[in-house]
Amino acid sequence: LTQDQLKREVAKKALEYVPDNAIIGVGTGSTVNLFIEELATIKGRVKGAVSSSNASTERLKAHGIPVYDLNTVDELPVYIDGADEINHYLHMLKGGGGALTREKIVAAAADQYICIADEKKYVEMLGEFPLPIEVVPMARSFVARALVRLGGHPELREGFVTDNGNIILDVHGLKIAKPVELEETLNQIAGVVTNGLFAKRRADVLLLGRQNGVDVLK
Ligand code: DER
Repeated sequence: LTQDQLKREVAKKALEYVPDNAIIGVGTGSTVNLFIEELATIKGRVKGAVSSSNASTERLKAHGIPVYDLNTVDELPVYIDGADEINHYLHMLKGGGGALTREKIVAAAADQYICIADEKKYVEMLGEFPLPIEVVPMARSFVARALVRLGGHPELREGFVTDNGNIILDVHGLKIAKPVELEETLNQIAGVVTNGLFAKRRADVLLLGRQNGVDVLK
């Protein structure tokens, strides 16, 4: 199976975690795009979605799925999203798509985070993929210096502005043996809006696309 076929398999499997007539949280990325397509096949029993990015909002609307403002919803039963990396404790490294701030907000508002990923994303240790960090533009250099002191090699994501008007630093060379600790450390740096470690609030279920089928890991 190609990587795309693996993504399609987990996108289909995720439908089993969509409660009837609920408003669900929806993430961002190519795997989620396939999930939105699959969701449209059961739109009759989906009340709507809270989106984590302008990109996903457009796709949801294009597939006839009502999009709700998070402020009008008190809680979400599930949040369906991908990850760039996920370890064996279900800690995730996210932000490859640049939507990490709203992803982290909607994930926090959901009871269950269902991660949909192909097997390439499943790693022993997070950090091979450069860690995205959303930063207020005027703090770029200050935050970059702090990241160098932590042993990282930050690179500006050229020409990219987030939905919130901020920039992203992609941090190479971090060996993330303690994701929760590093997430808390990064949260303390003034100017950091969101870092791509989803470890304090990790996935509750991982649907992992493998050649011999979808593994359900908790
Ligand atoms: O940006 C994100 O966090 C996305 O979830 C991303 O990590 C997954 O994108 P993909 O499904 O295109 O690999």
